[in-house]
Order: sequence, then C-alpha cells, then structure tokens
Amino acid sequence: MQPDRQSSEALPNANRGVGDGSVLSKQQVEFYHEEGYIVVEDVLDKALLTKLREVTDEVTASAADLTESNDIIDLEPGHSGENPAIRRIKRPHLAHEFYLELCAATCITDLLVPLIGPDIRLRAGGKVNMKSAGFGAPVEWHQDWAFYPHTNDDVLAVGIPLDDMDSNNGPLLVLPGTHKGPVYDHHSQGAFCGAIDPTTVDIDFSKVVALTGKAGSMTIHHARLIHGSELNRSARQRRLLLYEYTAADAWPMAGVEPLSDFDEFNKRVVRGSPTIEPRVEPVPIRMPFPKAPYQGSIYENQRSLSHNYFDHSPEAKRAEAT
Ligand SMILES: O=C(O)CCC(=O)C(=O)O
Repeated sequence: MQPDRQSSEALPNANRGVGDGSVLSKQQVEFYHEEGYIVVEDVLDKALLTKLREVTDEVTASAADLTESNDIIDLEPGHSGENPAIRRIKRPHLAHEFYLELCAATCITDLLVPLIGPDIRLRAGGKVNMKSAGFGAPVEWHQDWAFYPHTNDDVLAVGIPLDDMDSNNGPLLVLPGTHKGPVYDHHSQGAFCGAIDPTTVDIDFSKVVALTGKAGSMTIHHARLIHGSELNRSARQRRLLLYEYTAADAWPMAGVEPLSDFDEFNKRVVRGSPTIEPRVEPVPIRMPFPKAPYQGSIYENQRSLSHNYFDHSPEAKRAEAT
C-alpha cells in the first residue's frame, strides 16, 4: 500500500508561516489544534543551517569506524568502513554541544509557546533521521504518544530538514486530525513494536499530507498525530532533525523514560520553569510494554510489525539507484 501523495503546498496558507522572529499567528495556532501539525518556513537562518549541517557531517564521519550501532549512532544494515551508512543520530543533544544549544534557541521555542505554553522541556529522545539517497528506510505509521505517553498531551515534535524535503525524497507524512482520535495499538505478537498494523485498523490512509519544506524550515506535529514516511527513492539525502518537547507539567508515565537523575530532568527545561506538580488530564494511554523485542531505534522496534504499509523491498531500493 502506498500513500496518495499530496504536497503541503496545496494546503490552506494557515499552516505555513515565515520564521521572522515573531510568534505564530492565531490562524496557525488554530490550524495546529485542529489538524495536529504546521509547517513554518525559514526558521533557521543561513548561519545556523550551515553550522547544523557541519556538525551533522562531523558526527556522521565519526561513525566510519563503527561496526555496530551504539547509544548515539544507529547504523543502516549493510554499513561498512568502505560504505559508511548511518540511519540515525540518536539523542542529538548528547551527540554534540551544538544540538544542545540549538534545542533551546528562541527561533524554535518562540514558536512553541503558543502551542504548549511558556514552560517547555526537551524530551530525552530526539534524533536526526538521515534518509540517505537510495536506501533511506521507510518509517511505518505510528503515534509518538504510543512510545512516550505523559500526564497530559501538550507534547509535540519539531522537525528541521537539513536538506530540502519534497515529495520525492521521503518527506514526513501525516494524517491530519488524528491527534484527536484514539491511541492505536502499536503491539505485535504480544509486545510493543512501535507501529500500527494497517490491516487491523479503520484508518483512512488516503487523507495523507506530505510535509514538504526547504532546508531550515520547521515542521511541528502533535505527539498523538499518526505519521510516517516512505523510502527515499530520490538521489538526494533527506536529513531531518527531530526534537521532542513537552509542557514542563507533562510528566512521562512511569517507566517511559528513566527519571533517576532529577537534575538532568530539570536541566532539560529549555524555557520557563520546571514543576513537581504534573498536570493530569484524561488522555488516552496505552503503555509501550512489554518492550519491543528489537531495541535500539524505531527502525529496530518496527521490525516485529506483522504487516508493513510502506514498501521496504530490495527492489524498491534498487529502483532508487537507477
Ligand atoms: O524521519 C522520518 O521520516 C519519520 C521520523 C519519525 O516519525 C520518527 O522517527 O519517530
């Protein structure tokens, strides 16, 4: 099954804006609450984008000697010293000081205040998904919320493309409005698998919208919004930095992330103040347990999904190379 591609350029203007240092318009905020996502153009200036690419190249180059994935680098199957291929940089705020600085930059957080309030915490996760030219793997449909439920759902992810993200190089795909629906089963064979089995649900996948944008723009999607992405069939890489943020009073449910270091938890408040009084709201929750049999990243978790939606076949990858 393949998504019916649709560019966000065809969408009403409400979901697009220019990152000129101002906060989001009322229309954009309403669009986010209604549809569960927005795209904002020109959020990173040229200097920040250049630095982000340099740092990402540096971290990528450091993977050349690796023979297996570690806490920071997730290798593509087939990676070798001669043909280094990394799938993801995990927890970028720990991978390089620059990613840590960038997650608190006002050009990003100014845009989040109208959506989740003035007190904002970075989640311990986050990633740079590399979606390399020729083999960048699909990500099956999922809700981030299934991985990390909190006491309230003022939880979202920000995506910053390092390369122009268009309909050919595996853009982020979303199903508008699904953040208001249920939290779907992300289990397979009795354990969490981090993906929705498309054969067991009544979801209208034809409503898909591709979030396209220039390098340095920013996508924002609600943690409950169903999303995924296809194989990158183009000859161009599509690197996407994803930071995950919560309102500071949205506390992770027990076991979802380690809270053994309370100082570190509070230091991740990138704006405003921490609190020890979680706001508890009646949000639907399914716990991601028992844990996925394949650990390491979403790509690993999703290996145990019984039915894929996107085409992962070697033939599809070869089609890209030609
Ligand atoms: O990089 C992508 O295309 C999708 C990423 C995503 O949804 C995830 O890693 O949770």
